[in-house]
Amino acid sequence: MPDFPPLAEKVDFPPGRLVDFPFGRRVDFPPWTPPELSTTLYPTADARVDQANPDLNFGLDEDLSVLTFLLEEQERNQRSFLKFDLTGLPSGAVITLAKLRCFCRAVEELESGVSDAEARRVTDDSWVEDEITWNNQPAYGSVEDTKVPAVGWVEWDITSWIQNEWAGDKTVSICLKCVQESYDDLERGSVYHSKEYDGYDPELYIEYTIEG
Ligand SMILES: [Ca+2]
Repeated sequence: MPDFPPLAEKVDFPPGRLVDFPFGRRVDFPPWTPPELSTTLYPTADARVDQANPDLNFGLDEDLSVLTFLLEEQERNQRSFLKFDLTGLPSGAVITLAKLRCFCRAVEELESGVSDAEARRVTDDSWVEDEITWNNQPAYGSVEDTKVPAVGWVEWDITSWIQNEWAGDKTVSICLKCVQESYDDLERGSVYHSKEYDGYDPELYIEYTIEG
């Protein structure tokens, strides 16, 4: 065994700097970037509300609906609410991307600018899956993203809302609704699988880094 010299003091490599090694080589270390991590969360609650049945709860139904409908001057719109719990994310997580993903199983009578599905912020998290109705639904806030629905996975970029709630109460509520409700006498919009359906659960996909 050769006789190694004792280890020098621990050296902290400054990012992006040239480092002089005692044995004469110079190595250019790239700036350190934290690894990108990701996780997928599933809703703790999801439910549609139906203006035609304003006191009925559909929280345990297999559909989430986003519909605009005005029949014989009766408003029959449908909206859907989802709730996610962020407390399982590691502390120090810095969220860089968040997408709500719902599997659309059907579309009907789509009309651009009307039946597009918008994801809106909901500040009030007190709604309960098997109690929420059209008449007791929480108020919705600003639009995060709007998508033209099509059968298959539909994704809404809700990064800023998730960052906001991660810094806040760590519970996220979202409302999906048509851009224009009570539009005309055709039922227009899109229908998604809820978490009660077997498979295709709604997802909240999050990418994050850990602050060093
Ligand atoms: Ca549900």
